[in-house]
Parts: sequence; C-alpha cells; structure tokens
Amino acid sequence: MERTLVLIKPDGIQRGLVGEIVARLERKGLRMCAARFLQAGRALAETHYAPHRERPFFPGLIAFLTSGPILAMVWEGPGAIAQVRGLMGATDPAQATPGSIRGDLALTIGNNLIHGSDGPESAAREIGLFFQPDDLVEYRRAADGWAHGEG
Ligand code: 3AN
Repeated sequence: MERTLVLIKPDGIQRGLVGEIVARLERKGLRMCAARFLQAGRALAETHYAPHRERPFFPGLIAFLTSGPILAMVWEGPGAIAQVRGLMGATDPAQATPGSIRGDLALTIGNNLIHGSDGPESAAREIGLFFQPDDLVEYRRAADGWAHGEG
C-alpha cells in the first residue's frame, strides 16, 4: 500500500472541478485517507515546491499556488504514486493524453489543475507538509463497515 499527496490547485477549485477530479481517483479504486481545504501561504508553497526553487517559472508557480484555496488530499492504494501520475497526465496539458485529467480538462502548463507526488520520498515529504500523522485515516482500523477489505 502506497500513499501520495494530491493537490487540486486554485484553477481546479475556481472552475468547480473538485468533484470531477475526486471522482476519477475514486473510480480508479484509490482511497482518500485525508483531505484539507486551505489557502496556502507563501512559506508553505515555497517549501512544497522547493525542488523547483531555481527554475525560472518558480515565482509564477508560487503566485499561482497561493492565488486561491486548494484542496490537499492523501490518497492510497497499490502503486498510488504512479497511478495518480497516470491519471493526471503529462505536466504540460498540451502533451497530456486524452483521458487524463490534464488531457481532458486543462490547456496550459501554468494552469494544470492538479499536483501529485513524483516518488516515495517526495510523497513522504509533501504529506508531512500538509498533514499530521493523526490526520490520516487507517482503513484497516475503521470499525463502521466502510473500510475496504484488504487494507
Ligand atoms: P508535475 O506537476 O507534473 O509533477 P513538475 O513537478 O515538473 O510537474 O512541475 C511542478 C509544477 O511546476 C507543474 N505542475 C507546473 O505547474 C509548473 N511547471 C513545470 N514546468 C513548467 C514550465 N516549463 N513553465 C511553467 N510552469 C511549469
């Protein structure tokens, strides 16, 4: 079982695409284990995107991520990191295949709707930026019947 951080970026919130994006992850069979609707401040955005700090697009990326509320979530499942990346499609929506979130719903790289961790180390780091360990639902321990079987 693997976990990944997913952000629905400000363009996704503003365009009313939360339900559409969450539905795609759910239909794939991934499970949401935490969610938080927030307005990210500059410090959080810069820490999250620290690996891109030297890139020319960094200032615009920070301005974009802090321009409105975002939905931060943790999703889990077998191979969740790669599965979410596949559902997202290529970073540049112009290259993203039809059927992917960016391929179907986004046009430009500056407004590409969704973030998903790109590897196990970034997933652990990014989840820790947005959530406390207690925020994450442990499905196997859920007692009310909506937990999925294999855990
Ligand atoms: P992904 O979101 O697919 O993991 P990354 O991690 O390479 O892509 O880039 C992080 C974010 O930086 C992208 N989601 C995109 O918003 C932005 N970005 C990446 N490359 C560019 C670029 N060439 N011009 C503008 N923004 C970019």
